[in-house]
Amino acid sequence: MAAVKSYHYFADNGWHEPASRTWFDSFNPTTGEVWAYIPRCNAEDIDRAVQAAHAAFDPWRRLLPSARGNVVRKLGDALIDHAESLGAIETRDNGKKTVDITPALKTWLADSFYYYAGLCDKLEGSVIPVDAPGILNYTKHEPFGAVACITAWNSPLLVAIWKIAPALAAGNTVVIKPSEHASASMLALMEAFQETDLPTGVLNVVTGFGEETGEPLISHPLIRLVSFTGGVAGGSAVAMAASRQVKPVIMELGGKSPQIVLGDADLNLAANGIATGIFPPAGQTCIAGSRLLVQRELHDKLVDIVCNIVRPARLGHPENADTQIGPIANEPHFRRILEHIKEAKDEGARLVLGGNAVQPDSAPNGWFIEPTIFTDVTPDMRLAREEVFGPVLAVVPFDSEEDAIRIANDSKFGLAAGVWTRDSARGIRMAERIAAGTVYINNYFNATTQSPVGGYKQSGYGRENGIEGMKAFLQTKSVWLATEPNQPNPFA
Ligand code: TXE
Repeated sequence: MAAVKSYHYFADNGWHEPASRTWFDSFNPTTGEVWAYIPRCNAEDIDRAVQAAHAAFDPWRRLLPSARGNVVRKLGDALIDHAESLGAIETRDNGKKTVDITPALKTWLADSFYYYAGLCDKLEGSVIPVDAPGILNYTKHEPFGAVACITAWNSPLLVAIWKIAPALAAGNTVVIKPSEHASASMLALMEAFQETDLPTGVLNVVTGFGEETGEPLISHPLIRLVSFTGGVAGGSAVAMAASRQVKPVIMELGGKSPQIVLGDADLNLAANGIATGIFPPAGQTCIAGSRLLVQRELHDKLVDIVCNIVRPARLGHPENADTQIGPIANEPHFRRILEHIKEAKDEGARLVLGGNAVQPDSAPNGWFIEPTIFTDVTPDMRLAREEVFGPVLAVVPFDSEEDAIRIANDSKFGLAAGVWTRDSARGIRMAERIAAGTVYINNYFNATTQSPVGGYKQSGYGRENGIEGMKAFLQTKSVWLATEPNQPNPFA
């Protein structure tokens, strides 16, 4: 076994031991072994990081917009230069397949920095024709200050980059706290960024647990905004902590996204989309299409096709190029998914595929779960209502378009949905009525930097990606300038 790597946290352009002098274990989900020690940061470390971000704010926001853009652009270059080593860490720490993560870092995640770098000098305010004589009124977009980003474990770098690229481009400085289950890649990203022109204090990383590290970060009086990705329970605790000082919050939470297959759908296409929408990342993605709603007369045929597509999927070591599904990212989550499967059986759902933990030859000690499909799921079962965040698909039949909309919207979540139909107008009609932040028609899982993502209902609020993703990190100032004497004596 290789030596266990011990990390320091990053603040004020330096690496520090945690004030607590304690570290916690980070596990490799493919081997079940501890491979890294992560600093357990407390309020003292957080204060160091936040003070650094606060001190860095004024010079950073005052950089000429194109100069700030140049710094942000170089973060994209650094990401590309270090994609192999960063990808290797995400594989080791989180079980991401190397064949997916390394190219993703080089392309669309680097693009995130390039896209927002390009926007630095393009978000214009406006001149408003106000009903006030002798006044020039204009608006401008301004950054908030030092902002906190708190992220989840499922796609550590992706979730982080979706926040830090727009936050920095908008002129904010950042303290980020990655998930306690997957902190190493964010620390390694800072090592890569140290080779760029990023000024001292503009980006800082503290590590640790939610209540111990996350809450004091949110509650630090110099933090002006919080951007969060994670579960509903964590999100709601974060929103409550932020509300005590009236801090704005951006929330990216979970989902129970429906894939609706209408009677006129191309079944093979739909089956590919359904399999793609959940199984390759073992369901560990917020937009996983985990509810398959299918027109009743197509039910058996479609379930057969999906099972036939998914059955041969190769589970295995995420470093191997021929692996199609990697491990579950951490042991507590692995156990939670198995609980969900047991509970679905107890509730009376019918298991038609998978359902077991497995030990692939290439990774016999890892946390793997077979792609799992349940039919005979009724909309009231927990399996149809709660997010599993694992490779478990619940199939629910429906009888009419109306019925499909009703079941799709009967959820506390509203993150994404898929509609499969040969009739585009019908697809658009459905999209109008589905309560979700993203609707895919005859495709699923596409996401690029240009288009906003985010939730309805308990899937969250605020948007990431696109121009909206940067506006979320900006506040509007309205300036009133008198162009002629305009202030009479009120008591004359
Ligand atoms: O999320 P948590 P986890 C969902 C999915 C998963 C569940 C739990 O259902 O099973 O969330 O995942 C920090 N104050 N998603 O455990 O617990 C915590 O330390 C401050 C959906 O990752 O919400 C971590 O950094 N911080 C999601 C972050 O919040 C707190 C992706 C997320 O932790 C805190 C991943 C507190 N009180 C999981 N409590 C998506 N939408 O993509 C927790 N944290």
